[in-house]
Amino acid sequence: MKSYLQDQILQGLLKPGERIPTEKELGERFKISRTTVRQAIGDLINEGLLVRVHGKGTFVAQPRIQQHLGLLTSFTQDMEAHQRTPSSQVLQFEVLPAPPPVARALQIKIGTAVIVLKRVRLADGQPLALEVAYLPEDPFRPLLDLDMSQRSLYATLKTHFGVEPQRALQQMEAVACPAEEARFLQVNKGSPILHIFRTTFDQSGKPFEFVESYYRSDRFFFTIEIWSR
Ligand code: 16G
Repeated sequence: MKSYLQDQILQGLLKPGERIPTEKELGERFKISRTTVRQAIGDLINEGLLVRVHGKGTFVAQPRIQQHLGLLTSFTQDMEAHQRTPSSQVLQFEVLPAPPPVARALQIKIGTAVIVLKRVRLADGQPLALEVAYLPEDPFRPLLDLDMSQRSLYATLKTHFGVEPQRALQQMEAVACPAEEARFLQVNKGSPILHIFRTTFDQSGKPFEFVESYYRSDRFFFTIEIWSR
């Protein structure tokens, strides 16, 4: 039964968002116990092929976005590589004094003016990530006149300021999704989520952004190539 469902999903016969038969129906169809059915479904959930929605049933999962960690890309580039249409919901876009961790990352004094850009990042209208980017107000203040809901930050920095990401330092940890972030990302509070910090440096080696993000772990899959010493 497990390989039957796997094949149906991988061959596209069961489509993303489609509900699979109930445990009872599967048990009867394959003449196996409910325990065996439950175990198989649990395995497929862990493999990311199925998702369980409380009170509604078990559904075929949306295929995840593959992200290569060795490549410095923007959210827009990642979505376009997967033929998804990116957009953003701007939640906050203002100038504030830099708190200590932001100042440290951007190599500026605590309290220096920084632009705070908080966005829900969507693909085909579905929320995938929540990002809070901090950039020094000087020289990026003109950004505040732009509508950031339909444009790429990296593309804008390149066209308007000639600033291009050359290298980034990224840290990731798994956390239980806090309540506010869960609401924006439309996931259950406490569900597993990736908490990511990125400091990005330009062509001259200067840090131009510090970003704290929450990435939906049910929508992303990360790949990195590693080498022996
Ligand atoms: C990615 C970066 C983020 C950057 C954004 C720019 C991670 C964890 N973060 O989401 O640091 O600000 O891309 O995206 O990958 P944009 O150019 O589409 O606005």
